[in-house]
Amino acid sequence: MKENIENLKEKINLELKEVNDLNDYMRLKVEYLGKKGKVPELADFIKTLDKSERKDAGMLLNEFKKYINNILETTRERLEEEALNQKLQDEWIDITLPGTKLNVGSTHPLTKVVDEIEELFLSMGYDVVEGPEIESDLYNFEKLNLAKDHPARDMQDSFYITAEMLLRTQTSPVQARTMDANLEKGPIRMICPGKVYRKDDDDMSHSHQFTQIEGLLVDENISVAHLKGTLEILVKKMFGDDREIRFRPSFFPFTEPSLEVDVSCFKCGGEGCSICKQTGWIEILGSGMVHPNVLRECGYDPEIYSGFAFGMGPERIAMLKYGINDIRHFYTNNMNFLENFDRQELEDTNESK
Ligand code: 2NM
Repeated sequence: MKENIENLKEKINLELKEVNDLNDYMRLKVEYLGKKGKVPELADFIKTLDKSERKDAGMLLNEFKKYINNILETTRERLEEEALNQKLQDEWIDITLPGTKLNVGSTHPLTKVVDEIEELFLSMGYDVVEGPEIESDLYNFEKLNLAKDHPARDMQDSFYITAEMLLRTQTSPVQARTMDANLEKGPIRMICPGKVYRKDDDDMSHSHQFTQIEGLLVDENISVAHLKGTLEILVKKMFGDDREIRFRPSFFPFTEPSLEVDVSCFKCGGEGCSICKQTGWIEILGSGMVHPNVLRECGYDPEIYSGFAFGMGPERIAMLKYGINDIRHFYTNNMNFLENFDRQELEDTNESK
């Protein structure tokens, strides 16, 4: 028995040296400790021995069982360590290598200006309304008091698609639609941002497609004072709390009176500089009291209701605010320009801290 066990020890030692994976390991474990393995076999054998021999043989077998458990455990640890080392070697990375630069997007300067204006008017209870870019003659011109013979309706200036349909030349048709669709004919506070189209040759300051934000407020007893107060809030938000506004008489078909709005120069404060062309003032907005014909065309009684409206070009505002000298920069998606712009704004923010 003793000799037998010593032989088995030697055998399993040799066999375990050859074990290289968990399968081999399990096979050996079963071969020795499994139900029909060598250890139960020996236990059966002990049962056939003389009573006097059984005790010693049992102790030997117990000791053998412990021995096997021990070396199996050692082998298991060796396998796990080998597997870990292999994994570490396979998945080795050089943490000293420089990282790959990720391209992080940034908000387009035009979007920033539009967002800022939307946020301001939303805070004053206005709705932001969008409408179709392909418009009918009726809403783009007729309802806005531009008669059939009005020079602005010239085929030369607009992108006509059919005799009746064109790419909108302004966002005010959205306001005409909103007034028209408001069946209660009650008060309205809205701004409409969006793309507009004019048959212009593109250059530094012209683009055949650009952005407009127009605003409209309709209610009873609305006067130029409301217009002035509202636009003052707007220019202070966009150009700084110290800004003043001034009105100059102007003409738009859809407003009467019509008023051009200047803001005191945010660069020189009114002294005169290159930005304000030595005048101290910068032209920034068109505005006026909604023409009675427009109100009437859109179903509002001009005897009861009055309103003010205004329009501005976010491109021009962004160009002034951020010193951009060519309107075409907004549309060419030149990453260099957009990234530089982002950096410039960061610097501006830091300066103002
Ligand atoms: C401007 C200037 C003045 C304007 C008028 C209207 C409407 F539809 F309510 F009559 N919307 N926008 C308006 C008035 C736009 O842009 C320079």
